[in-house]
Amino acid sequence: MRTVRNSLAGIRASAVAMPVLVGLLVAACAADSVATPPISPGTPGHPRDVNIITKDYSFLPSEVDLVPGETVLLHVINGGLVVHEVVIGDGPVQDAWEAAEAAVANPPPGPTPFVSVPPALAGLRIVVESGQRVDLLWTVPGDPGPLLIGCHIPGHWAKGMQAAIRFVRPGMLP
Ligand SMILES: [Cu+2]
Repeated sequence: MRTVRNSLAGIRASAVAMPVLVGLLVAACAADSVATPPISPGTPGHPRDVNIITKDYSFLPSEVDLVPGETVLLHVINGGLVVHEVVIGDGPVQDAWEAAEAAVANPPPGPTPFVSVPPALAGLRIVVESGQRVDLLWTVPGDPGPLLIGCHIPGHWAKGMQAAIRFVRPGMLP
């Protein structure tokens, strides 16, 4: 920052330099608006905090950056008014949970039906009540295929409760 300011002071008097000045100001503002530092991959001893907020009916952020093989401490926060979940997995995992939860939609009065899918299709699932937060330590696969985030509380996936996972290199800006 100091370098930019000093160079601005030096060229302020020159009208020709105005486009440069504006460009530098825009660049400086853009740099200031980055809220988080470049991604430094989490380790089992120092997991990286990753927040996922569920709303009615979307995820924030809509794209989650992860480094393959890193360990993250997921903080899933339900800021919505109804129960939501975070299912992390590929397409078949999302399909399996969608089918399993649809099968027990609108159950008769009584205990909440237990929902499950075959272990190979389970992925990672975190269910969070309205206003609650659930933390989970998770090691991202080292050689992952495409992964999605979805909520399969009946009707939510169809309402657009889906988010993408973007795999990034260490040091990349989130
Ligand atoms: Cu949901």
